[in-house]
Amino acid sequence: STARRGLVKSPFKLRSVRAIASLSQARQSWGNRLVISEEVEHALHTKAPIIALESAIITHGMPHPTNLTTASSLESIIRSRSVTPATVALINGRIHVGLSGNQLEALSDPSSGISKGAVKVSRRDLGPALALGKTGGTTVAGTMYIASSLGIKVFVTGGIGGVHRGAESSMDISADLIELGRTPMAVFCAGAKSILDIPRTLEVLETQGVCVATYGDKQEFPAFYHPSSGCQSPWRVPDSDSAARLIQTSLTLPTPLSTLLAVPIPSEHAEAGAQVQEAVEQAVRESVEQGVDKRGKEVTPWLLKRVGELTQGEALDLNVKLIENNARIGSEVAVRLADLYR
Ligand code: PSU
Ligand code: MN
Repeated sequence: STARRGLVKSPFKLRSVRAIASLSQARQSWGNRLVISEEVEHALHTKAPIIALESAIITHGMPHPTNLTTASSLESIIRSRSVTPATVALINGRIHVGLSGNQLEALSDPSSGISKGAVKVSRRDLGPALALGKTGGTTVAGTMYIASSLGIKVFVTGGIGGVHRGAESSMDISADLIELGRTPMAVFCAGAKSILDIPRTLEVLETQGVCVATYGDKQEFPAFYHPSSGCQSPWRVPDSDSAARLIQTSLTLPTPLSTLLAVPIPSEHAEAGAQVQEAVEQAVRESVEQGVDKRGKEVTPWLLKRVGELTQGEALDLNVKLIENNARIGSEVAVRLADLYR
């Protein structure tokens, strides 16, 4: 038929017809468990660029009030580049995509009513947290699962979870890596913290079929606080145009594939970063001595807190700077990517 021929002639049209069908299907499945803000709804409707943001970093990754100032600053950086931020979180048993200022405030303040008992929500926690009416921060894995169901393609965070040191016996491998393998998105991060086993993290990403590309003029995979980890990324993209082309190509393959874009912390922070790395080593040693390394989902928050104590705020300061940098670069790429899809 003509209709069918029309579709065959225009693969992009076919893709957007599919996208609309799957978006309405996703909305139906979520039902009233999902609340989309007006701003995000508008961006979805007009196919404007959107960047998903996680909230476990707010509830479990950073102390108050830096968690709030950082979450707000990320949103303004993204908006100032004509991209819509979509912070994802659970509030009283509902998933919110796009939070109001008041919601961000409440979520970030541990003494506020809703934040008491806020849970860390990874993929496996979604069902129970919704069923039990919980409030919580979504991890990279949890956020990807939710954002991708709405067709959001770009996600900015600070660091992803990875293979923990000693995972050869504990088997503590973050669900973030597995989610990257099955939920197609572009995730911007500053690499992985050296609280993790970075070589094994890269091995698992390869096993999961995730393209890892360092952004900029070096191919080294960054170690969060420091631009170098001693490991190479398999790929490199020099600028936002090539990043957008890589992402778009991977997302439009017959089975869409994820890209992990590793953005090194700007080099002016390398010296401070090297000092923080030493504190990271100490925190990891302590976690093994105290048996914290065997406490599952508590491990990452414990290490983050300990590094914060040991560096008296320096680590936190770098954390804020690198995630803001990721938001700037992620926004540039999101704009180019949206152009490619138009
Ligand atoms: N790394 C950080 N800060 C964080 C996290 C990781 O530097 O806040 C959070 C992210 O939400 C990430 C999660 O998805 O920890 C991974 O936790 P786990 O290792 O338990 O999967
Ligand atoms: Mn874990």
